[in-house]
Amino acid sequence: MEDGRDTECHIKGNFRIRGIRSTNPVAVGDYVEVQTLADGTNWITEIEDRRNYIIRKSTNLSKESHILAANIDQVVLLVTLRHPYTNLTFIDRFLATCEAYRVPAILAFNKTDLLTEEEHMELFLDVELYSGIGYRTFSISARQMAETPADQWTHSHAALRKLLAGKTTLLSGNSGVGKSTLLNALFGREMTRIGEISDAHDTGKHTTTFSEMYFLPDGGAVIDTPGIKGFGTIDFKREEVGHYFPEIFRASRECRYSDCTHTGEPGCAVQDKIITGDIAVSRYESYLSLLGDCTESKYR
Ligand SMILES: Nc1nc2c(ncn2[C@@H]2O[C@H](COP(=O)(O)OP(=O)(O)OP(=O)(O)O)[C@@H](O)[C@H]2O)c(=O)[nH]1
Ligand SMILES: [Mg+2]
Ligand SMILES: [Zn+2]
Repeated sequence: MEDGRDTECHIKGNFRIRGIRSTNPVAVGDYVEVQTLADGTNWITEIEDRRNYIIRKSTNLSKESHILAANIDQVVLLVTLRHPYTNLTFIDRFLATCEAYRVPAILAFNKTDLLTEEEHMELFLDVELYSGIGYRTFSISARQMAETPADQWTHSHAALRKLLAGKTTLLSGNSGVGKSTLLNALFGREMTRIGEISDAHDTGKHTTTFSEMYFLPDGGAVIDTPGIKGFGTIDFKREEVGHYFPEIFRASRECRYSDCTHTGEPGCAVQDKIITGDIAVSRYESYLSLLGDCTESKYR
């Protein structure tokens, strides 16, 4: 509520928003108008226009989409090289989706305390790769953060906390990468709604089962989302996929054909840059995987 109170609201079953077929008409971060009836129940009567939103397409055939969050300033994608391993294609598809929604994305590699020397090298290369493209990246350990007083935090830990202040951030990433742990380590009891995490499967693990917004001590909020497995992307247009890979987009200006898809056309600057190592093969493969989705949907 405007006065900062929490309130339980109902929504009519047939509530639909123009043009979006989603399983959740109201998403975390939405501004809504609420009417209180004589019996004291609250009903959502209006959802204000969203500044932006991020959609996840469900992986089943219903093709329904789920709005992860609305009205956000930035997304922090939390990933891990170990326990669990986040694959690069997942990262790239996620980043491309953020590009499509024009929401700045930040990458944070968590659980660095678990990494072997070899894995530290891999981390170094990944950080080089993504910061080279232009993404802000952080190497962190939520565990170390929790075990150290804030004034002794590493530069990365302090910088991440600073980055979140005053903004609305969507925190996303595979299940188990440490999103909830990180939020606790960063803000602990200073957050206003910590701890409302339901335990769906009763496995003793505190897995987040629904998105929830936490208000930060110095302004701003972080939306903790349930871990996502696959990341069904929005329906990209084939010719637009390249726009959402910043380094591919930059290179494509030098391609001979303006409608080059970088899949074997002559005079393709993207393919040249793959050969010289200026564009990573992993990124190109992710690009192809998104392009493949487009071709597929045409024949479905
Ligand atoms: N070693 C180590 N373990 C961590 C770190 N961060 C989180 N963990 C552990 O990883 C496990 C999963 O952490 P959660 O915070 O529940 O992960 P989550 O991303 O919120 O998971 P979901 O809610 O299922 O999406 C817990 O056992 C944490 O203690 C870290 O930096 N280092
Ligand atoms: Mg969680
Ligand atoms: Zn090309």
